Amino acid sequence: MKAGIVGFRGSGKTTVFNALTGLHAEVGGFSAAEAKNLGTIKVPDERLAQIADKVQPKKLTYAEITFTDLAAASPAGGKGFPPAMLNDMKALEALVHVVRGFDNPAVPEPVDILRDARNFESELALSDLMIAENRLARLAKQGAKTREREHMEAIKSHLDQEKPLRTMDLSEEAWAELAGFGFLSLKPCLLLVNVAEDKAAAPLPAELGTFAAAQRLRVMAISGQVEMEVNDLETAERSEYLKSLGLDRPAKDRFIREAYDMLNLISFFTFGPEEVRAWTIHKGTKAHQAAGKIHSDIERGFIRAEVMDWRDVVVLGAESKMREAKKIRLEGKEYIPQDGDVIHFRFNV
Ligand SMILES: Nc1nc2c(ncn2[C@@H]2O[C@H](COP(=O)(O)OP(=O)(O)OP(=O)(O)O)[C@@H](O)[C@H]2O)c(=O)[nH]1
Ligand SMILES: [Mg+2]
Repeated sequence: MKAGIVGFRGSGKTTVFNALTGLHAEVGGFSAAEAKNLGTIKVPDERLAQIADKVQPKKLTYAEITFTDLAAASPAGGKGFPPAMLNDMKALEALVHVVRGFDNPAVPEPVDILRDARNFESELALSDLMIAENRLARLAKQGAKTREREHMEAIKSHLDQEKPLRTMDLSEEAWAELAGFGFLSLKPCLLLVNVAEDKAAAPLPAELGTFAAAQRLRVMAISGQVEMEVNDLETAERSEYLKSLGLDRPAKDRFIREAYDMLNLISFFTFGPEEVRAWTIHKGTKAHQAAGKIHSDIERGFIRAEVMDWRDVVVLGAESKMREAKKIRLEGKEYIPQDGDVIHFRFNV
């Protein structure tokens, strides 16, 4: 489960990466082509915090996501992305496109959020178009009359209309068959507009919203610089600083939740006196597979899932109290856990 921080040179990717991970990777001075930062971050979760408050476990474990800060793409209006960057992006499950919304003396072009967002989207689509065309040429040579060829034709004509594959209707099954091509404009993508400190609380331009909706992009504004600095402040100084910029809290937590959702991930919780913990699964995962996240033995010997509402756990605490109050529901292996379910797996090996 990897999300990548991508974007044009000097847009503040590494600054955003530092803000998210609390690491101190070097910023400024354009990154070398092979430079890559990798960091894991905890996914904040108010529900989990409340359960832990009630249960007072020895250990509290949050869900995590891994972010990669990729090397820079050529500046806005450049001539295609370097092949290494395209390859790196193919390996990602979701893209966070950092768009520059502040004046960077090292970048000659003036700030233009919509231009950069458009140019980046065009590059993704162009790379996909080349893949589709090459593949079609090969299939034509072989005289193939396959379903893959039909799909590729459809993909090509969609891209020819300058639309990203995100907006194309094809069955999930078909996309799964085509997964090996690593289409970039198909990946879920969040436009993260990196704004100047004094614009941190200002609304984004309306045209950007229209563009994002048409391209099926999520949008969010953040001031990478502010968020990075906030990390290094004492708690007491934090709110003062944020208030002086017109913000009530860091955008970081909201961003992480957004990214988690974009990766199509949900959490279920387990609890006890030893540990309160969040586990990450893809939406739609069945109960016995979810159990396998904890231990393969639990998946193998799965008997049933005892499912609880986290709000009840926050009130009642101990599992015995939950049982007394009849707040435990029994589910079988085909059950699809929902975000925020508290689960106790019964198993036998
Ligand atoms: N004023 C302001 N400056 C920022 C902000 N974010 C980043 N910068 C500055 O912009 C410059 C580039 O930031 P980086 O985070 O290195 O940008 P990058 O996208 O990783 O750069 P490359 O990897 O070289 O493409 C640095 O001098 C940062 O201090 C911001 O939100 N506000
Ligand atoms: Mg960088």
